[in-house]
Amino acid sequence: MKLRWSDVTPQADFLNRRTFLGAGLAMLATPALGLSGKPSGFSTDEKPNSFEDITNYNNFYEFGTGKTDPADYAGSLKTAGWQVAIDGMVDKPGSYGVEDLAPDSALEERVYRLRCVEAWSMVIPWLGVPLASVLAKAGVQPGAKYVAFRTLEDPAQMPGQRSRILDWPYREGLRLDEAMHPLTILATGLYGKVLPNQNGAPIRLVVPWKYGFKSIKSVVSMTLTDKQPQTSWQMLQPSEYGFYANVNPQVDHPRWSQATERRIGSGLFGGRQDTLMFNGYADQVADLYAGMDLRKNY
Ligand SMILES: Nc1nc2c(c(=O)[nH]1)N[C@H]1C(S)=C(S)[C@@H](COP(=O)(O)O)O[C@H]1N2
Ligand SMILES: [Mo]
Repeated sequence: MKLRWSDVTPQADFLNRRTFLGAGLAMLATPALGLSGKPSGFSTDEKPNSFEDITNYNNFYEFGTGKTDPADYAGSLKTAGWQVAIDGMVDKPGSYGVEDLAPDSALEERVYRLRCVEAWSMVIPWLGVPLASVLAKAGVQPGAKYVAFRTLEDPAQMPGQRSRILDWPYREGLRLDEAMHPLTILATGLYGKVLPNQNGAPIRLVVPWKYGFKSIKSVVSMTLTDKQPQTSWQMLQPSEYGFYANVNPQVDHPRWSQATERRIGSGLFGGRQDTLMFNGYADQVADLYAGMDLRKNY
């Protein structure tokens, strides 16, 4: 069996919400494996980036466009008592707490590659639950074809929203079969810790075969719909950013090549590596796009 980062990292304690509520003793008695999430067959064995890199080189425009702005400014985001609305074409629309959607006992570790459309990449050990398990709780109705996601809109907490870089709130969407795919998760942690604010606390989407901008952070609503939702980057620049945004080394961004990527942390002389079709997840997801023109549906 492969060693996971949590087997070799001493601080592999998942500081969950119950710990803060005073159940710390019970947590100490729980084996480290349980605290850090069940391993799953979906993880890469590539070396994860350091916690330092993952939490200090971010895109989270609600806190500024600089790579260190989220680490510097996302501390102002209040994540306690966070609610996620699940509505639209579901049997049980309503407001759900993070712990209801992603109970700590259900967390799985997923070590995924993340490939940003800007042509850099990382490997991140997430903790999360399949989005499919969350949607099942709300009961998806037969006519639903897409899920539309939104991030919190609150310029008081999110200083970047005082500039109109994007049409806030940040919006994303998935086709229902993409949303239900076992690789698609809602993450509430990384490296065995509660998700840092700069990474999209308290709950964010992770879709590892798509460009990073699809993995929307700090989600406040998920709406099941029969119409393809509008997404922030497509609204801003439809000729550059499409709805699908599948990682594809053969389809360049109009302003740069997508054939290669820079792995963060590989050092000044680390060089570039080839970008893989569907970010290396082709075996699992290529079927979803059978017969589709991936150049048109970028
Ligand atoms: N709400 C929101 N979600 C977002 C973004 C953002 O600016 N706002 N940036 C996206 C982009 S471009 C990337 S590459 C990833 C980065 O995730 P990370 O900072 O956790 O590595 O988050 C995505 N999710
Ligand atoms: Mo990105």
